Amino acid sequence: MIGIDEIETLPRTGLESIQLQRLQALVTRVYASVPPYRKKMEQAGIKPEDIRTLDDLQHLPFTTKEDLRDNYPYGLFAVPMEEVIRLHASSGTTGKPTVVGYTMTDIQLWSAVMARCLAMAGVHRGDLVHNAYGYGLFTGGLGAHYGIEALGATVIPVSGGNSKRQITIMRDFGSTVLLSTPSYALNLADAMQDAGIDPGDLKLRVGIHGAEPWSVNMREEVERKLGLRAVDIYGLSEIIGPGVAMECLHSRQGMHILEDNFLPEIINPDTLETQPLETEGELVFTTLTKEALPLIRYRTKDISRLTLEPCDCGRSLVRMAKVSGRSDDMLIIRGVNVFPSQVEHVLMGINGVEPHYQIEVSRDGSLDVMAVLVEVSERVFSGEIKVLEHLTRSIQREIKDMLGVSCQVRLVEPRSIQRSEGKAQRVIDRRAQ
Ligand code: DLL
Repeated sequence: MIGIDEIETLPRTGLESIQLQRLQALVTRVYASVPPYRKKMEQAGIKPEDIRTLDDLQHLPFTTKEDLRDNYPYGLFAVPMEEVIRLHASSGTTGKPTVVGYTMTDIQLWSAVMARCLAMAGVHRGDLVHNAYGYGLFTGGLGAHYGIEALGATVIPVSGGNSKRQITIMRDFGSTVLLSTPSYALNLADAMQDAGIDPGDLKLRVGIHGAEPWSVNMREEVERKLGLRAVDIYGLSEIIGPGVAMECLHSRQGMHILEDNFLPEIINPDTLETQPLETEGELVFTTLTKEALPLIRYRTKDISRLTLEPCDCGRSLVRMAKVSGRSDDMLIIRGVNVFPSQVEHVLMGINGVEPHYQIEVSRDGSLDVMAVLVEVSERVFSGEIKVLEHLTRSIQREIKDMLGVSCQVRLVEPRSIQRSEGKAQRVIDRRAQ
């Protein structure tokens, strides 16, 4: 059984010296073997030997999704293709997918970091882990799968979809741990209700949910409806997939970043300057140990904050706050910046509202119009019109107070907003159409 890995409790100086050695080796390797990186570094006037301290990281150029697109599909790979034993891809919303590759050592590393993440959530040998992340090009399914096996727990490779069957499997096989996106977890909760199954009929103990932003209130919903303790897991294909950072069961206040492999920074996305701890900004990662696709200062677009506040679990790893949104998710409505997570926060605080919503943005002449579609509970929906009208007005008012922008609110029937098997689509922006 994997407990706390020794490296996770090292004093900071010990960890930082490992990080520096790995960073120096990475920069040397990338400079020698990835022409686009060498070019970028030459343009920035920096050589591998200039990296003498961890602070020198700041002199290195950033990598963006556009760099991966410009070098599509394999241009940033640092090893010959014969050494690549697996490819995954993330689709993104526009253009070509981003292709990521792994050597055998990378797959072992990925399994090891994912196993460490599972251990943080108290998963152990003997657990039956129901893996409902999608298997395929998405990194969620297979990434988690190999980590579960490396930990020595039993993996049930269900993938996403067919919720009814998933519930039967959970009940009959005695699943103790559920892995899925938070929105799919809610979908499974609906299916359970339909099948007349109570959380008490299942053996679920822990839910490990990530791949999309979810609020603390949504966590409470998932826990209540599925009868488990839910923790957050973070990762992205470019950096490895799931397994970059994970909440432990102790504090559930932010996710421990596996910093011995993924070196984090927070930058101001406008000035690109590195920000001190506790400041919100864009998360940037450097992969310290990956072979096939090492990335230097990869801009994730995810908004978070880093802290070194001690955690009760004893890990000395830096923690990242729950992702509050992506900088490219931000909607600008009549000049006001709006993150879908802010809307979710308001909705989840209101009684009678279900955790299923969608934001539709359109244009009326030159004016942006934001409509929020909100599912209400069966009880509210079949109740009096007066109650529905009151609810509509209070949601409108709370959104206006919180975001400073007025919106239309449309209460919709229970189960009428399309459910996802993976990441939920929260925003439909029709302005460009
Ligand atoms: O979503 C990897 C993953 C799979 C993570 C399963 C966790 C569980 P991508 O498809 O490349 O990879 O999407 C990465 O998803 O940049 C974030 O915007 C978002 N994301 C991932 N985890 C979280 C999380 C996988 N815990 C993108 N909270 C990232 C909020 C998350 N957003």
